[in-house]
Amino acid sequence: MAGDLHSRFAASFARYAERTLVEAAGRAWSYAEIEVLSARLASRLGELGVVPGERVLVQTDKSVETLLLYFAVVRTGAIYLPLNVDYTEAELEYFASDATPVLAVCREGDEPLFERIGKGRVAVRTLAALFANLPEAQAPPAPRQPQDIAAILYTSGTTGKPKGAMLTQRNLVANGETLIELWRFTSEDRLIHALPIFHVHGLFVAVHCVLLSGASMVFLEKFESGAVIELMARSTVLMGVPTFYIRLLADLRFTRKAAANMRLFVSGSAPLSADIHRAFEARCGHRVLERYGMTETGMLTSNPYDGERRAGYVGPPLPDVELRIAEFETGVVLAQGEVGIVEVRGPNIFAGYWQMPEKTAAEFRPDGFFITGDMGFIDTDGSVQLVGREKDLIISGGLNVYPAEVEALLDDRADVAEAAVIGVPHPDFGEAVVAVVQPAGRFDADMVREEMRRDLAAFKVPKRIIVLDELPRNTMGKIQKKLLREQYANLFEA
Ligand code: MLC
Ligand code: AMP
Repeated sequence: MAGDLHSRFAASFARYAERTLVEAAGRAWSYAEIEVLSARLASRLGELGVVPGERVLVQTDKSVETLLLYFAVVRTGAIYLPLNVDYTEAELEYFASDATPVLAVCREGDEPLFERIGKGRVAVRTLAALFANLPEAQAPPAPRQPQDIAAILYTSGTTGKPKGAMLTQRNLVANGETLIELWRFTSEDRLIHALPIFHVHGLFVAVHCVLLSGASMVFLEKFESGAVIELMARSTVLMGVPTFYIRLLADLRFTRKAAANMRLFVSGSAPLSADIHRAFEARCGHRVLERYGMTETGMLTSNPYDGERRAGYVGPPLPDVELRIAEFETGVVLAQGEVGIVEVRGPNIFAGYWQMPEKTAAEFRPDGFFITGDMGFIDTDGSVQLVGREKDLIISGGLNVYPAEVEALLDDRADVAEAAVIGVPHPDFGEAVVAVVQPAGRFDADMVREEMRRDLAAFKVPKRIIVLDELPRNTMGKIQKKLLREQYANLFEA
């Protein structure tokens, strides 16, 4: 089988031509229709200078048109660069200047913003403008090699600016093919697609599993438990973050009967608590299949389809992934059962960070293993348990927030002497962002949150700001975050 994404997509477009690929807002699109529309859209992209290797930056709402744009970009051989719709101008400016796209596709009304941050060097279009009078001609697919970059997805870091993870054609094909086999996807499947399509989870894991297996999916603009439960009667698979499962359990309409037609519930992007895992099975009779992945790596481990899906475990590594546990500082590989940093190697591991060779080198061992920053151990049965993170990262509702970024914004303010940003348990989001602030003079927490909203995506803005006269420090003067986490552990008690 060819090693590039478009060839794999094309094989499915041909084989499942008359079948439905996607349904949204009461309309269905067949594989053949999607192929033709994306090929015509690729012609339009060609008119705008989109050629192999160039970046196309995309900040649009979830829709079939956005999906078509992804397929069209893949067809042109250009690099797809999707962005969270929640990002603010300050955040977008960085992505645009770092990635230097030839084209930015944005929402209606955002054209002036993108013109501004593109500094006149970027073509700016809305989806409506791209699709207006679509050329009849279907652009020929650009030949691509397995090592060519197909997408760049930005991830933040403990220090410094966000890094663009470069995912190759081979990365995406390999992971997709592994997953359809492991999770037994067939053309009889129908996936409830309620995730955003600007992350690895909703875009690559969900869409590729469907497309490579000839299955179909229903696009929901966002997760809403009622709509998801209603769709279960004529669907077979749901993929979600733990918050989806927490919200389903909170909805009394979610019953064994409601889930009777479903064959698989997959959870990932954040830890699914063992309690939720058990409560879910008790409610509907299905054991959630938890898997573990990262933007840089795609999926790494998965609980088995057959066999025990262990609560609190993310399962053994995927068949083509090598996974080991090492000592963080030295890289010395640890014995089975010992807790250390998770390191991985395989065809799904990214090609590095866009224009950051030093940062890339720092995150790989000399023998090619990528250092994930997650802490865990391997159990006697080969299953991995994650026990924490070496990186100072909060995962809220499946979205990553790096405290350093939020702290920097607070520390810059005249009314803040110093701030510590921590993650605390939250009944809905798993973890919630909380800021503990030592003010400098008059301080109005509500106003500060409102002002932060201008520079930060909503999910990064602290759900609560706690004011202390003095932040707890150790003898070296370093803020004791661990102490703060313990102190505020019950802040959002359900
Ligand atoms: C929204 N808000 C969040 C939030 N999502 N706050 C914290 N954490 C989140 N995840 C904000 C909203 O903007 C709003 O702010 C307020 O919180 C209440 O929002 P809501 O209506 O409850 O949120 P909702 O729109 O229902 O979204 C919640 C969610 C969504 C969990 C459904 O965040 C989601 O779909 N998350 C999935 C993210 C994902 O796909 N992750 C995969 C990354 S890939 P305000 O200010 O307006 O009140 C990856 C690799 C891997 O990690 O392994 O998969
Ligand atoms: P991202 O940068 O958004 O790709 O987030 C990747 C991080 O999400 C990983 O490094 C893990 O810390 C976390 N993650 C993903 N899946 C799981 C899971 N099943 N359990 C615990 N953490 C997870």
